[in-house]
Amino acid sequence: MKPHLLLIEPMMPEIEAALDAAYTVHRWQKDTLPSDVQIRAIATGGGTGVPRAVMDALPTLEVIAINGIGTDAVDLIEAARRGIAVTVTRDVLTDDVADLAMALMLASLRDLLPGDRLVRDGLWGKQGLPLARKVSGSRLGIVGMGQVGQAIARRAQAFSMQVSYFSRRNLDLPFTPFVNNLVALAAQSDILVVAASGGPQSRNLVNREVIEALGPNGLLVNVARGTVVDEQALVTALQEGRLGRAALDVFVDEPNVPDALKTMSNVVLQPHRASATLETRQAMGRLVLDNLAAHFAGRPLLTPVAL
Ligand code: 8YV
Repeated sequence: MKPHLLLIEPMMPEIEAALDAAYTVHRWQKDTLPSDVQIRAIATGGGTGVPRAVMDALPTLEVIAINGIGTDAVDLIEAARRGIAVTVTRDVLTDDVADLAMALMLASLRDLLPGDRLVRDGLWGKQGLPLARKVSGSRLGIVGMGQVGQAIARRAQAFSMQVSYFSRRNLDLPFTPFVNNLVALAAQSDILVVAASGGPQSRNLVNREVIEALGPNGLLVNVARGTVVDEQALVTALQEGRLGRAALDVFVDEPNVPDALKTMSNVVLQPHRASATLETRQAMGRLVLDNLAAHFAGRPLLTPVAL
């Protein structure tokens, strides 16, 4: 008898095929849950997580395998209380998220999208573009210095950027000063990139004061979670010219993006796809499968969340 698994967020076809081979997979339809089956496992995405009502409705749940690194959309305290194991896809997506952070910095400051549009519209030679801004040598502030933050710092150093960071604690990193105050970090940065985990501890960490300290020439990049930034304060600061630019992969209420952001030419938008490369999604999917297999074979989990 194959264990019953609830798939909350779709995965790559080859990974879903492997899930189908090993489990009886129930694909989640919003507001409905399979009845009369004992769901023992959930596979879900980092941004989507597990709605609390879903967890509550599944008394036989044993394991939640997150196809991502973020745990903010899963109630870890309740999972621990019920002895439900939770796994993430640690390590394998770090490079991609850091790559997208660099891509967003470059796309925004070098005005890649307006340049592309001008060429496609047949306006090259007919219409000019304002000069872009220099990326190399700029001052980069990183908010959250976990694996992703550190991978961004390594890339930024190759761009001769002066990197500083704000984090829960000073990590004593070589050539990378820790700044104990986020407003001060923003004030001394040309670019502020958000790489901190989501959750109540970081909600609206990048608030109006931080955004204003970054200022009219500053760029805010977010590849972490929308909740880390006060989105309304961000929109208002951009509208009023108190912040120069924003490049965002994540939003508070995905997939809903504030309409105001869609009309601004100083904003670059992406649909939460920092880990969405073929190679990385294969590696993430494989880790989800391997964690689930380990659980059902009674072996140690590969990448458990410490509860
Ligand atoms: C994924 C993420 O897009 O790692 C995370 O927490 O949010 C992203 O890597 C997501 O997990 C897939 O839904």
